[in-house]
Amino acid sequence: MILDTDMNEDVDDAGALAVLHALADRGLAEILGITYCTSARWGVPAIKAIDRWYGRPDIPVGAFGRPGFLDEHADLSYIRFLAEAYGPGEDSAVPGGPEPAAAPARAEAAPGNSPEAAAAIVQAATAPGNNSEAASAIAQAATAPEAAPEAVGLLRRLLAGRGRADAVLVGIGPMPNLAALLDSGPDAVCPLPGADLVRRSVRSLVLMCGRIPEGIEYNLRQDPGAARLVLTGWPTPVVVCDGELGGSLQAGARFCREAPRGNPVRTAYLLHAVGLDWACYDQAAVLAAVTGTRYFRFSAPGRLEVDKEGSGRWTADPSGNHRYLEARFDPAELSRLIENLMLAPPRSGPPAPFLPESSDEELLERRKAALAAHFRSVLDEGLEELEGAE
Ligand SMILES: [Ca+2]
Repeated sequence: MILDTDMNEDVDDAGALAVLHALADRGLAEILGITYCTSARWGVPAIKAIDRWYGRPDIPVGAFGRPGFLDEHADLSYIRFLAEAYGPGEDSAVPGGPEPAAAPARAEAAPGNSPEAAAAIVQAATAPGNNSEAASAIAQAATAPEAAPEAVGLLRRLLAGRGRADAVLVGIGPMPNLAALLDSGPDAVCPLPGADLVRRSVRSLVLMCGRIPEGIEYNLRQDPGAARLVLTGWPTPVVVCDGELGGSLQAGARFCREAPRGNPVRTAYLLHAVGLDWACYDQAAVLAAVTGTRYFRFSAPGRLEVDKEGSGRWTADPSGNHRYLEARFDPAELSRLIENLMLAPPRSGPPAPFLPESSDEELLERRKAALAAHFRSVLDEGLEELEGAE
């Protein structure tokens, strides 16, 4: 399995990664690698925190290759607090080296914890060009210890190592990485162009996207060009897990009550969904990618077509290479299954020590303060504009 995720604006990506690890713990999947498909600097360290929790710190994680894609509000997202709370460095700690959590601790200690300080963090973190100590400490904490490989290069490397078409790709975000993979040319790693490499090494692509039979959906809308390229050009079977299906499944409340403190996925759900149930779009796609028809039915073949605005439309077509998923079970039962998988403790046992430096309450307060500072500044800007207009 290779997972391409946009973990940032919604929390189901964190839940989906938990489900993938739980299925791998049951011997049902091998996680070859993970690629990240937004420019948010906190995405890769947040993914790595979850991988470490599940005892798989060595899974390669590829970073998005260009700036400015869907990172506008990343400093307010749970991924930033996850990256900061769980630190980047436990696994790279060397005997006699610096304390693993030193960098994030410094980043937080400097600005403190008041709303003004939270605003300073946001300001520092949103101005990558500025040289303030806080900004560089935050950036360092989030990107250390070593720079992540670039996503498309990592995808090519992972696929080039396959002897046959047995890899399953799961896309649970917008599709710029998958489009770039298809579009990629021969390189030092593999003489095949992207589409041929995919045909040779990939069994199927499972995508969380679209609405059946038609409609606008987030992952299509954020990069319609990439989605069109992938949906028209992907040379293997494509399975579509649409927004209606994922939206009918809910998990998170019981998970937050029963998962242990220190589980970064629980921290993610607390911060993003404040302990409430949340839609399981991405978990559904991962579950289907690993278990096939056990919990889902595949539709007759057809094609999901995407227009320039990111609206999709399903057309039945016996020669199409797309199928969409339908649940074989009651949504409440599938939701329970997904939440049970999210709750399954790591087979390796939780790594110790793994508790975040801050309590749940402190993390929640810090995120609330950052959100409040953001909305205050939006409001102030609006007021200034109004005054200027008078
Ligand atoms: Ca997603």
